[in-house]
Amino acid sequence: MTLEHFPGIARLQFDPTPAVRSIAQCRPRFHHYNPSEIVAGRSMQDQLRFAACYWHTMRNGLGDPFGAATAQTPWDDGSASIENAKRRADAFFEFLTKCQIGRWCFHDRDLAPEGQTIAQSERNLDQLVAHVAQLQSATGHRLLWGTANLFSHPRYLHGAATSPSVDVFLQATAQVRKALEVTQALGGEGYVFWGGREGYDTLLNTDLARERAQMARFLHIASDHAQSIGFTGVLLIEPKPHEPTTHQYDSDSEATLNFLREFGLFGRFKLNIETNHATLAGHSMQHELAVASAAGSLGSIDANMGTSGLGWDTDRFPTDVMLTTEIMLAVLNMGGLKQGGLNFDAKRRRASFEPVDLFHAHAAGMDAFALGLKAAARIRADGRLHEFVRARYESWDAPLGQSIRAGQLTLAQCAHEATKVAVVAPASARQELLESIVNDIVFTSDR
Ligand code: XUL
Ligand code: CO
Repeated sequence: MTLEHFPGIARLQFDPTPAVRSIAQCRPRFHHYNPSEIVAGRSMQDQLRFAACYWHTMRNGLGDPFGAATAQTPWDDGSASIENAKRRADAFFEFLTKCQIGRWCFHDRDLAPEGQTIAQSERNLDQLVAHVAQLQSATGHRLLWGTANLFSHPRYLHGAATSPSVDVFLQATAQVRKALEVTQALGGEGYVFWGGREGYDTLLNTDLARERAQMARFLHIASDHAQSIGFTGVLLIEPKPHEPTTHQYDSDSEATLNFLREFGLFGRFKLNIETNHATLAGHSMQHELAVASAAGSLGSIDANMGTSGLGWDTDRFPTDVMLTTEIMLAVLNMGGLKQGGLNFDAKRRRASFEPVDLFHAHAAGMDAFALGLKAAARIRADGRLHEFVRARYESWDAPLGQSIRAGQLTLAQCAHEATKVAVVAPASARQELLESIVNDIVFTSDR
């Protein structure tokens, strides 16, 4: 890593002084993210466990269905050579260091070019893995998770594990076996399964029952393999309802947890929840996190956000502080991210094409999460929400409520108890008051 791929950009520092008035003079820095500052008992960097993703940061030229790539990437000659792939990795690790992002995530094919054969693809990947292993030890950055790209190559046009062709299923197993092994070699804390084409475009040509069973078989043998090689990272499934498919089988947290239970996979996988996927599913991020967390299955987070009213996975950087507050509240409530992290699965807008925009974009997301973390910690310290929810269910903690919860009363016995209740007096849920309390805490700093 001798060359400076981002000349003129200094390591970002925490600098809370007010921004200079001229946007042209703004240098990337953190206004709120102060890595060593203790919030809720831990340093911000340990609470937030930021990761940057290789696919958007290094491999997304910012093209869209209507126009060509715009991103300026002077380190990339556009070739599929190993040299170019290594130079890209150098640029990425320089970016991580300058942006103070401790972790990263990748797909096998982001990192190294696919070859003509499985063996050639594996040799290419091995060369890049050796290179990034050196970069990891030189910089101290760690791999949050790895994954296999089972959706870009034309062979996966009908799906990978759910393909109607067993040959395609086999190709996918070869790719996942290798991706799991290199993730382990790089010390990955997790491994993600995102089934980009594991769904259908039309039911006219689809045997849904068969495809779901194939997907379950795939996850069984993949998790068996992870176990057999002694992989200690967490296995994650990333739900998404659609795009590119019309329907993806692991469409949201509830559907995915149900899928895992139906096929005897519950407990082997946790969920990697992505904000924009929640939006596409018609849910809030808060809902997806609450469902995963309630099942003890919230593993990690892909941090981004969508654009309301747009039916696309726009993967914007998460700059909405109410959103980051809700996310961090869910995270603090479950006792921290553990082996998971906040992976910026996010891309700049097509018109933010300069290398410096990569820094501005990540810093904006990191600052929004720093604010969200502090606000979530204040909400917990304030205690009013927690106390309100506790009091709302109080009757269930009295002896009768406890016996019902413990399964000690039949329906007839419950009905008999009902006759003893003189007046049923519902209490107000006070939603608007609670929303106002949250606003007050979030937008009034250090209260
Ligand atoms: C796609 C998506 C993926 C996964 C990894 O919407 O989120 O990038 O995070 O395959
Ligand atoms: Co994602």
